[in-house]
Amino acid sequence: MGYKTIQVKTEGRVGVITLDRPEALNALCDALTTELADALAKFESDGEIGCVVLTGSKKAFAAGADIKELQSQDFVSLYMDDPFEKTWESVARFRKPIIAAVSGYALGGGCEIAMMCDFIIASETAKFGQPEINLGVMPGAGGTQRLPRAISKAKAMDLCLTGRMMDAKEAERAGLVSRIVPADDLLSAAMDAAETIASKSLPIAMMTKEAINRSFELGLSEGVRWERRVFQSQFATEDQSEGMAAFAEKRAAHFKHK
Ligand code: CO8
Repeated sequence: MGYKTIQVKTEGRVGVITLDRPEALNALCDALTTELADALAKFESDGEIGCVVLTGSKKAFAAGADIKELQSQDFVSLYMDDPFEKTWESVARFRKPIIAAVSGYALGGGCEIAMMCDFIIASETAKFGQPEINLGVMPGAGGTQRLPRAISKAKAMDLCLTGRMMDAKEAERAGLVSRIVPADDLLSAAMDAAETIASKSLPIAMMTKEAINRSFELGLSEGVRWERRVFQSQFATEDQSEGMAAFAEKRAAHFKHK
C-alpha cells in the first residue's frame, strides 16, 4: 500500500510512523486513520519490529479528527461506519510497545491517539487539549475515559469543559507525558527510548505492556493475582533463562525476541 497521509520507515528494530498532512495540521481524516491502521498491522506482524514511534510534524502531532469530514456525518452514518472501531482503535489494540513523540498541537483526536500509545514524549512546544466542546460535541475517541485516568478528574474536567489547551510543562506535571525534551531532540529521544525497548525480549515487553494496561480494568487484588500468573509463565520462556544467565555470567543478554 503506497501511503499518502503518513510516512513509514524502519530503523533497526524500530518502526517509525509520521503523520503527514501538513495542509491540515495532520487532522485525522478517514484516509489517514485507515493508512495508520494498515501500517500498524504490518508492524505487528513483522517479527523484526520490537517497538514503534508515532509522531507528527513540529507544528502538529495532530489537530484532531478532520472536522470538515465529520461535519457532514449524522448519527446513523457514524454508528454504522464506526470509524473509531474500524481504524482509530488499532492504536489502542496494538500489542507491541508504541511511543507517541508529540510536538506542537495534540488536540481532540490527536490527544486521544497520543493517549492510546504506551507513553508520550513531548517537545517543549507541545500543546494538549480536548477542544471538542467548542464544536458542540465531546471527546469521542477515549478522551473522557483516558484523560481522567492519566491526569486526574479535576484536570480532565477542566480541559474537556473549558476546551483550553495545556502546555508541555503542565502536561508533564499532570502525568500525561513521561518526559519533555527540546523540540529539535524529540525524534532522537523517542528513537533512543524505542531502541532500548526493542533490545529487550519482545514477548516480555508485550506482557509488561498488557499487565500495566490491565491495571485500568481490574481491581488491585485481581490485578496483582493476574500479574503473578503472567510473571510465573515467563519462566517458560527462553528469554528468562537467557536474561538471568547473562546476569550471573556478567555479560549482556542476547534475547531471541520470541
Ligand atoms: N480538521 C480539519 N482541518 C483542520 C483541523 C481539523 N481538526 N485543524 C486544522 N485544520 C486545518 C485548517 O482548517 C486550516 O486549513 P485551511 O488552510 O484550508 O483553512 C489548516 O489546517 C491550518 O489551520 P489553522 O489556519 O486553523 O492554523 P492555526 O495555526 O491558526 O490554528 C489550531 C491551529 C488552533 C490547531 C486550529 O487549527 C484549530 O483549532 N483546529 C481545530 C482543533 C480541534 O477542534 N480539534 C478537535 C477536532 S474534533 C475531534 O478530534 C473529535 C475526535 C473524535 C473522533 C471519533 C472517531 C470518529
